[in-house]
Amino acid sequence: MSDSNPIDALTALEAEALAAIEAAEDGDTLERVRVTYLGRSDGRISAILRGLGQLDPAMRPKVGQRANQVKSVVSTALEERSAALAGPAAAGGLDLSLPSRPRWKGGLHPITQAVDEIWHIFRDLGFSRARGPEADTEWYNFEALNTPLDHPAADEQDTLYLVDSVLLRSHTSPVQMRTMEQYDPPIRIIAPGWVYRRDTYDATHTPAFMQIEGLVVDEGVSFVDFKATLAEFARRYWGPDTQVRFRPSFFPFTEPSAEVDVKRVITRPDGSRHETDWLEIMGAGMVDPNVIANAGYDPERYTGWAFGMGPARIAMMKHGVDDLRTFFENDVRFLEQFS
Ligand code: 2NL
Repeated sequence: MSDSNPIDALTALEAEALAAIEAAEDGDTLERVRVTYLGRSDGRISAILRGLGQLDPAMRPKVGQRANQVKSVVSTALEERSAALAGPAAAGGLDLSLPSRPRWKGGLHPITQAVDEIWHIFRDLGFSRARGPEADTEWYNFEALNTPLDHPAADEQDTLYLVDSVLLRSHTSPVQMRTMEQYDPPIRIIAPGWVYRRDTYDATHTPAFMQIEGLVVDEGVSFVDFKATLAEFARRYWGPDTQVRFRPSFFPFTEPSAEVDVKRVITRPDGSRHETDWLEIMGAGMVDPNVIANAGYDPERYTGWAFGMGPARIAMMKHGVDDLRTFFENDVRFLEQFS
């Protein structure tokens, strides 16, 4: 400090400290600047405050006041520079303290979710999962299933043929036929998989779609087992208040045949409840004795029941989707709603 004018000396010290603070580019340099000026033992501003006692008593209050002011200005500048070095400027304009945008990690497709839920319910009821080829013969896809080749379903208008008598399966029933050939009863299987039909792509059809079929064959299997098991499935899937209805129908491979409808009870967010209309969920029936015989089983000894359903349709019902195509266009904004 200049002996002649300690006030001027403080002002010079203040300017010097502020310049050093501004020039500091990192925390370590800034800390050295702090120690140089404000360090407790030999900081240059601290030294002036400590040396006030040696001054002419007339000057002490003014110099003391100015020294405290410089200390405070320098402290504030140090804090501000420290915050600036830790903040956005330090990361090249990026604020690393901002939380990141949530990232979608992906999820199971809504149709896959429906297949899994449906199959898991049947698994809990004692069924196994069966698989088979997607390309199969006319025998396994049609004839073994009591469907003559002159039936409209076997027509080239409806079925995708690969080569003579080899086609893309139009339902998963060939999987059940092959399983029956390989195993003796009791049979309790679920066969989910892709199936192919010559359909035009629209709001309710795609030429490739998922199907889930189920098959039970054993001694003494009755229409009561059929109705009770499918009603139990419907209540596990849609809730215990679900009503189930069996409507007479026709399939070449079952006799009698039925379409199964459910009437669901929906609880709205406000707690109020309302019933839906009857909605068809599957086709089903008692396995035709001809099919039992084609599997190599004795139709006098064994009876069975079977069903087929479309998980995409079930997923549309469940989520209120009105156009099947949205499931296949893979728009992430649509798909991410299901995970
Ligand atoms: C429907 C109808 C159905 C079957 C599939 C079946 C399989 C064997 C024997 C007898 Cl191995 N039946 N499957 C039975 C009735 C209906 O599907 O509307 N599917 C979407």
